Amino acid sequence: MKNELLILAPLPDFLLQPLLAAHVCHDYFHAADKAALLAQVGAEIRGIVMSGGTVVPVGLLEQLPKLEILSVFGVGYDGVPVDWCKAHGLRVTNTPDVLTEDVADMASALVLMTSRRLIAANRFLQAGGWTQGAFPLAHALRGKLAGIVGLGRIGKAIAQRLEAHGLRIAYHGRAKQDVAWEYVESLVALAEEVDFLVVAIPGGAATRHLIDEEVLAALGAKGTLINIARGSVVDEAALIAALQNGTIRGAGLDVFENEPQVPEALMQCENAVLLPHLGSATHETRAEMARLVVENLAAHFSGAALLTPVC
Ligand code: 8YV
Repeated sequence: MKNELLILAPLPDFLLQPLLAAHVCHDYFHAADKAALLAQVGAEIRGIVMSGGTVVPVGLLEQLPKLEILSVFGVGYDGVPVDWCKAHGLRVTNTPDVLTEDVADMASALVLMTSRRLIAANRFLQAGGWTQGAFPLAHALRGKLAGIVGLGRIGKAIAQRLEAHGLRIAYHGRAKQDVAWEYVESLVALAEEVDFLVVAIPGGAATRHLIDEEVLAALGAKGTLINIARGSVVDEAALIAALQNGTIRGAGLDVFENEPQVPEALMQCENAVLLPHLGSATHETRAEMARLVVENLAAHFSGAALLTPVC
């Protein structure tokens, strides 16, 4: 007998098709009447599939008495109440490692795009500006200092890429690690030192608005903020003010507080490069992420060990 799954996010076909082949899937995300869907199928749901950005409230989980597993199509699981899941014996899986290189590529691309003003230069050329004169000079990367906030798998991959561009690396996190890069215990002190502050820590309550007005002021007029992690880590209102006032030089952002909504005021900032959460958005990586979602569920329902368990 097939197991019943609740789908909490829009999923690509290459993930949905194998899920439909192996399970009975109920599309909660697109359901017009979510309460009616829950009333109809909630009692039989054994698994949930969601994306990295999905938030699943405890109130929803409480309506699924047979729920056993939540499989996240993403490395970030800040939308899952993990402690509650642990306390109720639920398993949680995510998709680590397979997206590390792509997300790190995106961070270094944002460093290049902001420092060399590549998006503005592209607009300049397309608007015919080149025939009228040269594009203004930009800033070099060599010798500059990048501060990585959160030196996990992705943070390390970003540091390696930025070193290849001639930057020096420092980092801040919960603890000093056995690496050659300089550890800075205070986030404000790190922001004061660096030219690029690169956010690579998980989202969630513990890191909400870690990058606030004080950190942005410390980053200062020669500093650029790069965020490929979660929008929640940055106080977006404070960031907009810092970009508008010239408190910081610029920002390169792949993530936002209320995706896919991006504040108009942020879109108007000439000194910001904004991307629609593309970190892991390649055919190759998303295929690997989909495989992990499918195989984790298959492993769970066949009693085998999970491939990438969170808990
Ligand atoms: C994806 C992500 O955008 O891995 C994550 O945590 O945020 C991204 O890779 C998302 O999960 C894909 O749906």
